[in-house]
Amino acid sequence: MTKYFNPKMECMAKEEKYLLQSERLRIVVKRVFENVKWYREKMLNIGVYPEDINTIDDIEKLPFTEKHDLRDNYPFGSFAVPKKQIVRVHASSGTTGKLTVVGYTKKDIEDWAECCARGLYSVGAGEDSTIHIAYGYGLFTGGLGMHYGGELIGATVVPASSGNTPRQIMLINDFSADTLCCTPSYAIHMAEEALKLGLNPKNFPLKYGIFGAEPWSEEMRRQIQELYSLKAYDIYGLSEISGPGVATECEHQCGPHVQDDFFYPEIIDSVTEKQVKNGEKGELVFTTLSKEGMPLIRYRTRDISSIISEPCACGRTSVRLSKITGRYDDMMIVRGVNVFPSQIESALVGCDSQVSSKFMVVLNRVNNLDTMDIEVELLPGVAFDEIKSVQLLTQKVHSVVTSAIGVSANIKLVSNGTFKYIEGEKVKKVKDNRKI
Ligand code: DLL
Repeated sequence: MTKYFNPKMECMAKEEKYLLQSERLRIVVKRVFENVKWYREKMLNIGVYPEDINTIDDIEKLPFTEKHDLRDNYPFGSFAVPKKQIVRVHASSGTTGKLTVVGYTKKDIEDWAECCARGLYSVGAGEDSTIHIAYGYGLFTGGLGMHYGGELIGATVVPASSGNTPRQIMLINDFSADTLCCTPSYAIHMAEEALKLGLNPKNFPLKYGIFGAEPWSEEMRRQIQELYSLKAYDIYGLSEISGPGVATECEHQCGPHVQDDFFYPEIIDSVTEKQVKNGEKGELVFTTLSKEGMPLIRYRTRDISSIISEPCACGRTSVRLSKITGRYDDMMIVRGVNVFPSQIESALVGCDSQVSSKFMVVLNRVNNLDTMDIEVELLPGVAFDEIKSVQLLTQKVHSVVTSAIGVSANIKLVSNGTFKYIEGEKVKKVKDNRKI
């Protein structure tokens, strides 16, 4: 037993959890009402006051928070504490060029580390482990989130970050890592690269793989477990709520356990916005129950999942999530990076007097790595033979677009009129050929 198996919280009786969540909800609602102007206005608009919130069941009275609320209050307008109490910021892509910024107090970082530590411990890692982290470090939460969790359980953490696959392979073996944290598609890619180098990933020292940040299937789990001699676990999270570790699978691999003393999950019907029954699919919504820096109430994740409330063989009583099967919006996840078509569009507007903002994204998975091709239409009247240098123009579009979306893409210019947009129909700007 270590303190990162926290039976008091993780195995708490249902009635006790209900009281704890209710108490924490009352506090967090009061906190946002008093400290976040736009949230207070939202509540006043529908005539709900902190006094109306007594138990966790009252959560349905509260208004939702959406990504655009955060964007509209960019960068720091959603913080519930003075800026000097914010010790860290992370950010993820928003639907436009603006990032969605998240601020953490010292306690928020500690709580987040505790969530990641519980997750790492629940798959089997411990103080004797060496944890190789190949999630990106930086504004993305994957690297630093798992890093703090790994240090908290007392493991040896290797902050490899992303990229340079041969070096990753070398480090895992030379440092005898037993735990690998990265995206599931990167785990497959790394195994295939190792095979090309004449190394069998089955002989790697790895025992536990903690994979997330993008959707993956049970088939991918089987494939990874066959490639390596490890057990593959699902970890879910999003920056707005904290980062990785909002929910992590235990050794039974039957859906990530939500750290529901910190985060309260709901599944709603995305059209009626009403809660659905446990087991039914819908949109996953989270309320942070103890965050100080940027608490969020009923944040609509747009992820599609369901709540599993049946007891788990591990003894934890926390609810679990079924595999995320998709999203309700058009966000793409490319090599773990969130990309919205609207970001590409706004980057193209005004990019050059010869290119339009009409485009088509084609996603493929080649050797288990995502590839992104973006075809961009020229403006009407601009013919290829009039362009001084197609190569230079392509490079210009490439640099504007890739710096806006934060992930590299192949740009191809196409003649005006290539895309048939039919009036009144939802324009399809993404062809996702990846089989996940
Ligand atoms: O991806 C945090 C994270 C890092 C989670 C490392 C797990 C491991 P964002 O960049 O804000 O944060 O992206 C959040 O990624 O709304 C989902 O659509 C997707 N996502 C994250 N984990 C999973 C998962 C991080 N296990 C968005 N399965 C979320 C499916 C996932 N989708």
